[in-house]
Amino acid sequence: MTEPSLKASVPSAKAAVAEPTAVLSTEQLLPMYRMMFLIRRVEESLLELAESGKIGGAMHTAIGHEAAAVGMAAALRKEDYLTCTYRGHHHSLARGMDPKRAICEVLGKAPGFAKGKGGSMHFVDPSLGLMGANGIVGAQVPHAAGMALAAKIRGDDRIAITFFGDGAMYQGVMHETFNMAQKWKLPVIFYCENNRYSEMTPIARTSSVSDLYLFVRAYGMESMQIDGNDVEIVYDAISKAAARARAGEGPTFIEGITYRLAGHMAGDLETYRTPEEIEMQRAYEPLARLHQKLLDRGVSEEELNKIRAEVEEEVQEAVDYALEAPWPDIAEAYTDVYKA
Ligand SMILES: Cc1ncc(C[n+]2csc(CCOP(=O)(O)OP(=O)(O)O)c2C)c(N)n1
Ligand SMILES: [Mg+2]
Repeated sequence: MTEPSLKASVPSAKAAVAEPTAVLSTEQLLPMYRMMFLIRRVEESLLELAESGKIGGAMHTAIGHEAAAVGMAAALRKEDYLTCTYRGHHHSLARGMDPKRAICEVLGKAPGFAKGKGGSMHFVDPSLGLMGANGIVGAQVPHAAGMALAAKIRGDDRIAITFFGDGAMYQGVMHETFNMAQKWKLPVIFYCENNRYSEMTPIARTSSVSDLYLFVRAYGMESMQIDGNDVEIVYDAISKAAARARAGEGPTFIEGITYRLAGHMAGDLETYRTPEEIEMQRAYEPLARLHQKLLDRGVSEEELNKIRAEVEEEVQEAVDYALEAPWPDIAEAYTDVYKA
C-alpha cells in the first residue's frame, strides 16, 4: 500500500525494494506484531507518565516508526552493532531490552540499564549490541562506521547499523562518513528514518533534494528508498544490505519513509501540522498495516486480541515496577562519570 504524498515536494512511500509478497511466514510475523504493539504501549505509557510530570528531561517517542526497529531486529544478529538517535526506545526494545529496566531508565530509577543516569535520550546496552543513542544529530553515524571498521580489521562477521533522521542528512559528518565507508567498503548499513520533519520543520522547507537516498549515489553507494512502515519490506531491505555487508561488498543506504504520529517530543504543542494530516497518516502506520496483513493471511482477530491483552499486562507490570523502583543512591552521582 503506497501512501499519497503529504505535499508534492515530499516523497511518498514508494518501494524501491520489490514489494515482498511473503518474505516472512505468519509464524515469523506474529512475534513481530507482538513486539510492535509492546513498543507502542511502552511509549504511550511513557507519554502519560511525562504528562503527569514523572519524567525529567526531554523524551522523544517513535510512535509510528516501529517497523524500522522490528524489521531490523529480525534481520540482524544480536551481536551486530547498533547506534541510534535520541529517538531510540523502539530500537532498544526490539533488540531485547527489558521493558521494566527501559522504563526505569526513562524515569531515572536505579534499576535502569544506565542506573537512571542516561534517561530517554541515552539508551545503551552493549550486551544487546546497542552501542549508544546520541542526542547530537548525526553524531552516532560515524560511530557505527568506526565499529564496522573495527569488525573489518578484526576479520569477524559482525556488521553495524545506524539509524538517523532526515534532518541529519545535512550534517557535514554524515558526508565524511559516507565517503570513507564506501571507499573502505565498511560493513555498515545507514538507515534513514525519514519522517519528513526535523523537529517542527517539514523537509520541504529545508532540503533541496526530496529523495534522500539519492544523496549517497554521489559517493557510489548502493541506496534505496522503501516503504518504512511495512515491517516485511524493512526486513527484506536490511537482510539484503546485511548480506552485502557480510560478503565484503560494503555499505548500503536505506531511506525508510515513515511518519511520527506523536509530537517531536513529549509536550510538543504540534502547531506546525494539522490534525487532518496526522489522521490521514494513521491509515499507513505500521502496526495497523501489520494487523491487517495478519488478518489477510487468515489469523483471527481473537488471536491478535490475545497477544495484545498479554502485552497490555506486561507493560502495566513494567510501569508499576518502575514507579515503585528506588531512586539511585546519591553517591551514584559520582560514579561512571568522566573525571579530568
Ligand atoms: C547537532 C545538533 N543540532 C541541532 C540539534 C537540535 N535537534 C534535536 S532533534 C532535531 C531534529 C532532527 O530531525 P531528524 O534528524 O529528522 O530526526 P527526527 O527527530 O525527526 O527523528 C534537532 C535539529 C541537535 N540535537 N544536534
Ligand atoms: Mg525527521
